[in-house]
Amino acid sequence: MASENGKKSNQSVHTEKNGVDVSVSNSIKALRRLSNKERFRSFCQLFSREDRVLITIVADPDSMASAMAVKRILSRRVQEVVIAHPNNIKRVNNLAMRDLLKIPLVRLKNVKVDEFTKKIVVDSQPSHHPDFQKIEFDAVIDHHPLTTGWAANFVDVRPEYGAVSSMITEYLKAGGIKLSVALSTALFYGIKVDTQNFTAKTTYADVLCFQFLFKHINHNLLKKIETADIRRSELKYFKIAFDAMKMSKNRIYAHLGRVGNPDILVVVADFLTHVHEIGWVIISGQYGEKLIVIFRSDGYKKDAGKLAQKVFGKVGSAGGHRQSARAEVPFKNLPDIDPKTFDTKGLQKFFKSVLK
Ligand SMILES: [Mn+2]
Repeated sequence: MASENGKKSNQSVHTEKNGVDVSVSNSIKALRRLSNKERFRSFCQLFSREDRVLITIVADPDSMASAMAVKRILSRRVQEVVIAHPNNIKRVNNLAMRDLLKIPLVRLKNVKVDEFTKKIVVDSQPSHHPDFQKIEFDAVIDHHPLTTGWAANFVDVRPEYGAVSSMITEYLKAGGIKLSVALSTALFYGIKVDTQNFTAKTTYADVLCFQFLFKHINHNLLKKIETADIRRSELKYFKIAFDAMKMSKNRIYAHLGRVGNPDILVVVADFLTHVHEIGWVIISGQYGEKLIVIFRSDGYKKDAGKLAQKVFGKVGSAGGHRQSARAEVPFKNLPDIDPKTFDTKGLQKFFKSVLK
């Protein structure tokens, strides 16, 4: 991904070999040459007092934190800043983050885009979401691989960064902007989530920002956001799991029936991995017209991803890593199974021939 950045552009045509708009490519290159302070200034120069600014995001921790920070940067420079997202926020941790850190979000369908004089997208590019494709953006700040088919005045795309939260932290530092506890905690969490606690793509800049933010965060708030992954209405699934659960050898199986959100299957599966002497946890549920199966293993001489593939690879999508995997199978691909009567015994049957 990062390799694109070093390429020389052919300025005689409007698009480069990789299809990237030359103006976008030049804009990125120009910004890369700037110091953090200069980049901050050039961003602020896009705006005037009368502006009403719309920040659009596909809401997740990194994008929410980044949008909150951009709002902070612009709050005293323009008339109004609104953060809007097209997606329904389903993850409970993300709802907890929004509520506990008081991030003011509105649904994109409820705003009149034309009433805004400037539009910004952070942690995404205009091509990433159908609702963004209709918007003409003034600024794009992102860390995903550069895509084509759009242009903007200000383009700061740095795919080597683990999180946009880090990029925006640099803006805040460069601008000498004081960070509130809520904003610091949001950015800190954004970096943590997007770098998967620094086990995924990370640069030294992410580490520096993380260290900088650490001094300003509220650890209790962070802990609550990280632990809050269950809705009150979902507690019933634990009772269902305990009632439905079957153990054989070092394995736990449970089919939870119909679930309102497949994330609860993950929460239940993760909880059961805490049981001593349990090497495999296999939890399933029905979501829509699909059977969802969550696999957890201790990874010792076991490979959850391979098992998921072996059992469900031919009838649905299945895969993952040694310790965690997931399968999604349309019930129509399982003609012998009636979703209404499917239970933990039925789930166990799938594994009979494979796990001995
Ligand atoms: Mn991100």
